[in-house]
Amino acid sequence: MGDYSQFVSKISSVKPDKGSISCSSPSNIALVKYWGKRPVQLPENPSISFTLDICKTETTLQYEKLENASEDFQFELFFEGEPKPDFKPKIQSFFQRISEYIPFLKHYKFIIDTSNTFPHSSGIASSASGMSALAYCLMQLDKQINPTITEEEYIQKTSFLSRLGSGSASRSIEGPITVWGKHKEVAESSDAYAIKFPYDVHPNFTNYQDTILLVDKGEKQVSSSVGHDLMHGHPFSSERFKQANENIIRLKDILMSGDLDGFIEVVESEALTLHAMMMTSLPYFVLMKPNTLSVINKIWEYRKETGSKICFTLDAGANVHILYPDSEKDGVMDFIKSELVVYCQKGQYICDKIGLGAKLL
Ligand code: 2P0
Repeated sequence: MGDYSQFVSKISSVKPDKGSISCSSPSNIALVKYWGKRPVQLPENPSISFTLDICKTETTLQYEKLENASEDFQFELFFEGEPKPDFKPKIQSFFQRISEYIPFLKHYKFIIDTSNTFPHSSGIASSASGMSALAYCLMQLDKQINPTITEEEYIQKTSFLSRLGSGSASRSIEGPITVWGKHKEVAESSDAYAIKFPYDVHPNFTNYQDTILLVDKGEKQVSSSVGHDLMHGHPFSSERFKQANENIIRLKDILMSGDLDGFIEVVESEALTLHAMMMTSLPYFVLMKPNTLSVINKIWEYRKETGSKICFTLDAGANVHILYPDSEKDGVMDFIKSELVVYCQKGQYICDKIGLGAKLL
């Protein structure tokens, strides 16, 4: 379980009466994937991701101090301006998990107002951006109550709390590249929170582009939490966790040296391995759609014909993230418009790129 007592806020008698905090936090796309966890929200292997820039959640947290601390958490939730009772249980269990570290939660009534910049149910992971945005707002209040917290402790604790909401959310607080999960060759890495990739990144990866093709916007048949669970007792799990650890070392070297061919190999292999784990679990399931495979084949053809360094990765869904250097932007956009848009639902895609993480609005 680990001792995380450093993240327990001291109860302070000074509490602001009421106010409001707004922040934005982005989604992120894993290059080495997190798939498999143990209690509580700890990863079976380290992961590394690009923080995104455009796809994000904007959250406003209104808080009002109660006369007396209440028995339950008191909060109302609005999504894109409408009450959203469906999301309440997830927030309730998030509050439960973090109350040990944020003891003032029951001293306030909250109104949480949240919206995403990406299309509703686009299949883009909203738990990463949503949970990290809420954690970021709560930490702003924590900072007002406990002003002695240092900037470094503040960032770490925000990622720590985000992780307790959703594992991948821990990687959205900072950017452009973050690592979550302990690895002996990544200095200061931890299972409890994500850190900024602690080495110099080669300029080849500056402003790296991610165009997300919305291949299928339907509800997933299998949630990520069920998918993570299916890694327990999975016939290939221990080899998979070992491979992810090796891929972290490979990717660390690649990011430092600028080896774009190495990048393509690790990133595409990780994406296909993630889906291979889903296809070989019991029960087995397939989240890719025929158009996902058509896009992958087109990308391979384009790379062969042009020598481009474009590659793809996948999240737990059918959408395809197309990653490429900034210098190839014009050519790749022409290719996407002429060859790939036909595979997108309603022709929709999102032009994103790597970004810097959560911020106050
Ligand atoms: C990742 N995914 O590394 C992997 C790859 C999806 C595919 O983390 O149960 O929403 O909230 O910790 O973070 C999605 O799972 O799962 C995910 P929980 P999460 O980005």
